[in-house]
Amino acid sequence: MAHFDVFNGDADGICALHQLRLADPREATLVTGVKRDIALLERVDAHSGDSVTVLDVSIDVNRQALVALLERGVTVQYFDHHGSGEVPVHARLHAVINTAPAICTGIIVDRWLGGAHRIWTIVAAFGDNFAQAARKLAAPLGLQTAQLDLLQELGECVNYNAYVDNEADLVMHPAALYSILHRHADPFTFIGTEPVFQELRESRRLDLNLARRIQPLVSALHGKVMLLPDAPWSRRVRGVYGNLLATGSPDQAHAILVPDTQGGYTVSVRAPFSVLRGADALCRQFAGGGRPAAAGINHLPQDKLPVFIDAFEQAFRRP
Ligand SMILES: [Mn+2]
Repeated sequence: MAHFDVFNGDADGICALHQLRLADPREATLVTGVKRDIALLERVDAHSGDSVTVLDVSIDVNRQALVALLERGVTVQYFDHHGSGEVPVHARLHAVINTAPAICTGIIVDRWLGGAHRIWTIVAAFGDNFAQAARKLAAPLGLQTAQLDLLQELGECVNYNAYVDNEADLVMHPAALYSILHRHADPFTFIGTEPVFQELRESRRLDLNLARRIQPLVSALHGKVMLLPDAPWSRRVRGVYGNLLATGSPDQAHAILVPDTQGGYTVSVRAPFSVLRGADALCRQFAGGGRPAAAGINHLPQDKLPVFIDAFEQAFRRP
């Protein structure tokens, strides 16, 4: 009987699976991709009697493939924090879905495992930019400040790796990164011994330096719209840069645009930290989606840019 581990390629997806497989080791075919590759279940070639674990990609996007797998006789275990719509009811589906605003998939799995690999939950939460939740989870572990800072950097670096549009811009494929990371129950041995961590850290540092030189396209009281140039570094850095801006100006919303291959833009939106809502509703107006705190648009046509800027202002203007 074959098993498939299907997970988002960002820090939350990778660390959620890592925790689960430390506690419950299994041979598995890995199915993952860049952060925006979320329609992952349709790639799973599972048959009756096989099993699938899915982490950190929404049921809504994968509904058809999920129902098809269940009907084919496949058993599915599902952990996620994205808006799911209705969760299918099926004897072979075990789903743990929690869409509360400061819950990531790593935290859902942590609760499932009774905190068995808490230190990786902290990395997952930092990766999803839930620094407060991460610090709270870390409190009982008695870590030094420098160690906590390293865990934050690890989460941010793993997350940074996944934000590209296509696999050609990746520092390392998330499946390969997971496989290296999974050799380490202790994140500090990963940090200290695996060259990929230094590579990610350095690449992220250089990309952030480039991003910081770009002036905002729109800068208003309620938020900023940034347009990054058409370059691999822009595509790699936009997610972590968005998180950084959101953390630095907690009362402002942020949108980061990067030109796409179709003459339009991909867009990442971060709601103000102080309200943590509105990002998904804004993005849905442009065929995008996500969570209330963080959402995105895969393709915003160029001529829709002024409409988007208006909608951004409407969405986040203070009464
Ligand atoms: Mn997540």
